[in-house]
Amino acid sequence: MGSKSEEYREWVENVAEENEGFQEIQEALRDLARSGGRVLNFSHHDLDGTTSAAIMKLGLEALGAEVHSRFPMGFHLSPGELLRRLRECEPVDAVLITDRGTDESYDELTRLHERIILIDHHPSRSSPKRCLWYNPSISDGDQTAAAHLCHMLITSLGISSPYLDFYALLGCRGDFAFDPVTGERGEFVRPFIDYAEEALPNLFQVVKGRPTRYDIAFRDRTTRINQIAEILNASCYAHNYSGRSPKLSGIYGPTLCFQILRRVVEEEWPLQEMNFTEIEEWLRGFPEGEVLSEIYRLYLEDWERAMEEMERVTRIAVAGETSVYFVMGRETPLMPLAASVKLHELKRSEDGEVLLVVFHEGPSSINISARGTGDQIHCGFLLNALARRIGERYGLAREVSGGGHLKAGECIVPLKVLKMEKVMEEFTALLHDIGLIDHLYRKGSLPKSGFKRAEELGLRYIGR
Ligand SMILES: [Mn+2]
Repeated sequence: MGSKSEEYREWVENVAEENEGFQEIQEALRDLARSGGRVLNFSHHDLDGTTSAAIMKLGLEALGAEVHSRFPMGFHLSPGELLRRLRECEPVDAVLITDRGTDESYDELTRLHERIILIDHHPSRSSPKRCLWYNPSISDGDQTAAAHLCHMLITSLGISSPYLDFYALLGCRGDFAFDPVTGERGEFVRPFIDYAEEALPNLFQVVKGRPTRYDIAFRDRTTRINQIAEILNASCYAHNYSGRSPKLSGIYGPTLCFQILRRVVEEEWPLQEMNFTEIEEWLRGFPEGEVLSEIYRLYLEDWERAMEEMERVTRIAVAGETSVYFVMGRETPLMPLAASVKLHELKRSEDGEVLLVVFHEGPSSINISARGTGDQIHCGFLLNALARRIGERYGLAREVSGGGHLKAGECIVPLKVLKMEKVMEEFTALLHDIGLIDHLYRKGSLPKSGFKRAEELGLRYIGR
């Protein structure tokens, strides 16, 4: 391996030296490996989550530990879920939670197991006191993915493999930490991406073809890593398609995706030689190929519909230099993803930044997502404010959750607890608050309480 590999390893060492949480986890993982300990890993059910789990399993098992991977639905791991799975899996020496948040509510789980380890990259306003945790993005700094953090930890324990690199690349792609077509990569992921590009250049090669959901800047080209990430991410949601295709009945998406990730290593796929031109070619290499093709067909159908819905966006507010757009739909689950593409199209026609809010009514919940191009309004904080508002107003703090990153946030309201019109009412009230704060701020007469409220709403351009 070339110098990029050494540079990356040195960079990981430097990060480790400066971060206590990283060192503590490193030590804990080393002990587990040495004693052949059993690890129960709960990971998020998306591509970053499944690749994080694949990295931890491959890496820790190479070191001598035993890893059991689970992908329960939802974001936060609940005590009830943990208890149930602990009973299934006993004895468990450590519970590893990857890509599922880093807030103080996780301390609760230490009553069920003394060793809880969190590896995560979601911003959070509180941090656990009784868990071991590593999250360089907790106060919203760095663009990264949980799979990248897992890769760093495994690398720091002296294990390397092109499969680990492949997994981490997919996780980073899934969470928009880099763009192989434009060459853009976040500061924090750069040493890894530079190294991976040298190790697996075929995956970075720009090819003409159908743009994937990740190809936002250019709509006539893509790369193999984007193509693979798109189908594998779609496979994480395969269970949602089971009603539409008998071929997909009984499938749980994250488990399917994880199985495919594992197959690549078990069958020792020559990653450097993956030079397909159509993604279907790649799918055919798997025993699950037919299932994957079916998922891909349904996914593309949904994608086209979601893109059509995006034609109906409306501008509903301006806050600071950001234009806020809105669109609403039903039973079109890919709308938040299509919104990322639409967002950049809107941005090209606006002078300032753009934020796009999507209200989507699914079979069991209302999903409100926000995507932004700039750093003036924090999408995660905005939707956290909406969730808290609904929670306080209707006593639904446990049922309604919201949060996320600077440029992508989400709030989920189960339909059985609140109707669409009530959610809309609260959202409108929130918009009204934003309008008022913006107005007073422009006039220079925003009171102190207004600055505090602006912070809660994620209006970062105020009070800087
Ligand atoms: Mn993630």
